[in-house]
Amino acid sequence: MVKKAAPTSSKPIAAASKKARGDVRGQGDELHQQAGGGHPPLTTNQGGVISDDQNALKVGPRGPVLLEDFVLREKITHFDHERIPERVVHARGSAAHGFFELTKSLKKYTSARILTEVGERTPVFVRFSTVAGGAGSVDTPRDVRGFAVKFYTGEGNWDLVGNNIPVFFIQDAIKFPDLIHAVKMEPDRGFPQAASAHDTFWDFISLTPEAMHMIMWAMSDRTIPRSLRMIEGFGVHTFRLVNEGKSTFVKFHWRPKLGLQSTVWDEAVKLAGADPDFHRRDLFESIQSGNYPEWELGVQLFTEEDAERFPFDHLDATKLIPEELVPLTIVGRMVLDRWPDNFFAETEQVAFCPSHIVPGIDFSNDPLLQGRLFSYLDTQLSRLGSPNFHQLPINAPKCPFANHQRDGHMQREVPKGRVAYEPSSLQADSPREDPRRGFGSFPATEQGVRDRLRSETFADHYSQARLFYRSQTPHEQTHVASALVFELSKVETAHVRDAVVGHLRHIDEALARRVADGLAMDSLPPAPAARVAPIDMPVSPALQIIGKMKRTLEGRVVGILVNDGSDAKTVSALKTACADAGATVKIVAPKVGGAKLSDGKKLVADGQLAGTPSINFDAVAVVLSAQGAQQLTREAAAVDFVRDAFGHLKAIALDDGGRALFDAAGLAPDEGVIAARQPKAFVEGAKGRYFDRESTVRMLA
Ligand code: HDD
Repeated sequence: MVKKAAPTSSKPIAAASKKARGDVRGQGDELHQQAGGGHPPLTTNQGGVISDDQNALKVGPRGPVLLEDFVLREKITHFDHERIPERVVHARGSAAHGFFELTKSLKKYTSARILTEVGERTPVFVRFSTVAGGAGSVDTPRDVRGFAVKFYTGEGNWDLVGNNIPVFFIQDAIKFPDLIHAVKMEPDRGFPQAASAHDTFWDFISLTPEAMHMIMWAMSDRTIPRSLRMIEGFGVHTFRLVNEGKSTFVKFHWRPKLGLQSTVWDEAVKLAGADPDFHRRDLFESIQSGNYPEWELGVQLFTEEDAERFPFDHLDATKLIPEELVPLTIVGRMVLDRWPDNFFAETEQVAFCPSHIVPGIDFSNDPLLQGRLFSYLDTQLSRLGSPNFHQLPINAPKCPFANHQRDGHMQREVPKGRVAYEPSSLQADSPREDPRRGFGSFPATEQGVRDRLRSETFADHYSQARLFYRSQTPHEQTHVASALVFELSKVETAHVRDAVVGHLRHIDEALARRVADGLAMDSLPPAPAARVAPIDMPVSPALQIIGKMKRTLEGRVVGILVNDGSDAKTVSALKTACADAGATVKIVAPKVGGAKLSDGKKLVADGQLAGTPSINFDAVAVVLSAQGAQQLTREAAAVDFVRDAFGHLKAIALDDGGRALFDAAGLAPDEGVIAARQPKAFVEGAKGRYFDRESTVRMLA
C-alpha cells in the first residue's frame, strides 16, 4: 500500500498537489445537466452567489475543513433544523387547494357571507389525515380520517376541523390526552405504530362506556376507506348559525360525489406494504389528471325546541342526529383542483383551529368543542414555534387583517407608525373595532352551579351504538364483528377482552356472541352496569356504506395484466370500455418497459407486476397468451394478482390465458368472474364489489 505524504502548512500545498494529482478547484465529477430554461444563480441565504456547492473549503485536497466555510455551515445548519414537531395527532396527512361554491342560500339563518351568496366561490385548503400514526406512517391503517377545511372567506378564515365519522370517542375534552396516549404506541416499547389493536387502547375503551358508539364506527369499514375522495366528512359538533339575534343549531356534513367506498380489511393490510402512500398518491394522481375530487356540503338545521324532543343530547359529541330525524339540506359543493406546490410550506404548516370562525356562525356548549377551542391555537404555538404562524402564506387570511399585536418570533410584517394600542388618538389609519361587522357571540343565557359536572342527558352510551350496528347491512355487521375479533385478538390481557365483549352485550347480544366466539371465549362475560338502559331507535340506512354505495367506475382504477403475446384487440376493447365508463386504466406487465402484444406492437406498462399487485385496483382483467399464462403460473406475483383480486371481492375479466392463471391459483369462478371478450359486462361488474363472495374466501366472525 502506498502511504500518501501528509501535507504540511509550510509548503504551497494547493498548488503543488494540484499539479501532482490533477486536483480540481470548483466542481468535481458531478454531472450537471441543463434542465432547459435559464438557471438562476445558486446563492446563500444572504444572496451571495455560490461558486462551488460540492466541495467544502479545505486546506489542501485531503486536508481539514475550515470552520470559516460559511457556505458549508449555513447549508448544514439549515438542514439540521429542517424538521418541526409533527402534529401530536393527525401527523400524517395529505392536502389540496380548491374552492367552495354555495348553491343554496342560508340567508334566513345566518349572516355569514359564505353561506348566503349563491354562486360565490371561496378558496379552500383541505387536509385529510389519519389520527394515530406518525408523519411517516402508512395511509391505510384502521383509523379515523381527519377532514379539515380552511375556508379563506372575505370575512376571515373559517376552519371546519372535522373527521370522516360524525361522532367522537369522548364527551369532554379533558379526556383527550388519555384517549390519545392510549391509542398511540405504548410508552415503554414504542409500538405499535398507527394501530389501535393493542392493550392500552382497548383498556381505556373498556373503561369508557361513552366510547361505544364511536367504537362501532371505528370497527366498521368507515376506517378503511378506498380513497380520500370517497369519504364523508362531518363537523361532528353542533354549531350555531346566527342571524339578527336568532340562533339555529347546525351540523355540517360533506358528501363525496364519487360515493362512499371502502377496502376490505385484508386489502388495507396488504396496501400498507404494497403502497404506504396509497391515499396520498391517489389524491395526487386524480388532481394532476384533472379528475377533481368533489363533495357536497349538507346541513342539518334544528331549533332549541327540536333539540329538546331528541332522545339524546345534541351537545354530546358521542351522538349523531339521524338524517331520518333531521334531513340533510345540500347547500354547496367543494372541489379540490390544485395540488400544493410544496408539501412542507402548505400541508405541514397549515394550522387549523376550530376557534377560527366568522360572524354568523357560533359555537355550542358541547364540552368537547369548548376544549378544542383552546387546544388547537395552543398546539400551533409549539408546532410552528411562533405566535406569528398566521402570517405563513397558507394560514394568512385572504381578506385584509390588522390589529395591534406585535413583535414575536419571525415577525414578517413591518408595521408603520407609532400606535400599537387602543384607544388611541395619534394615527388616522390605526385599526379600530367595528361592532356592526365584527363577530358577536350569540347572547345565550347561561346559569348553573360551578362544579365539575356531567349532564344526566349524556348518560345513554349504548342506544346509538345499537342504532349504528343495527342499521348496517348484514355484510357490514360481519365486518364490524370481524374487526372486533381482529383487534381484540391483539390484546394480550384477558380481562380487557372480557370487558369489551361485556359492553357489546348492551349493543347487540348477537354481536357480543359472535365476537366472544371469534375469541374462543367459553362463555359471555357479564355486561357492565349501565346507568341508562339502551332504547331501540328506528334504524337509519343513511349510516351504511354498502347500502349507499354508488355503482360507478368513475374515479376508479382498473388494472389489466398482460404479457408478451396477449391479444391486442381484447386489451384495447377493455381499455376503451373502462375509460368510457370513467375509470383510469393501468397496464401491468412482468417488465416495466411493456409487452409485445399479438399485433406485434409494444404496449408500455404503467407498473411492473412485482411492484403493482391487484390491491392497487378496483377491478382487474387478465389477458394472456397460452404461453404467457404458462410462464406466469410459475410467478407468485401473478398468482397473487388474481387470488387477491378474488379475495378482495373484485370483478375479474379473463380470457383463456387469464383463466389458466386463475385456475392455477386454485380459484372457482363466480358471477364476478367475467369473460374478457365481454367488456360491457365487465364494466357493469366492476362498478361494485362481490360481497356475497366473501364467505367463500375467508372465515368471518
Ligand atoms: Fe383534534 C388535530 C379533528 C377532538 C386536539 N383534530 C386535529 C385534526 C383534525 C382533528 C382533522 C388535524 C388538523 C390538520 O389537518 O392539521 N379533533 C378532531 C375532531 C375532534 C377532535 C373531529 C372531535 C370531534 N382534538 C380533539 C380534542 C382535542 C384535540 C378534544 C383536545 C382537547 N387535534 C387536537 C390538537 C391537534 C388536532 C392537539 C393536533 C395538531 C393540530 O391540532 O393542529 O390540537
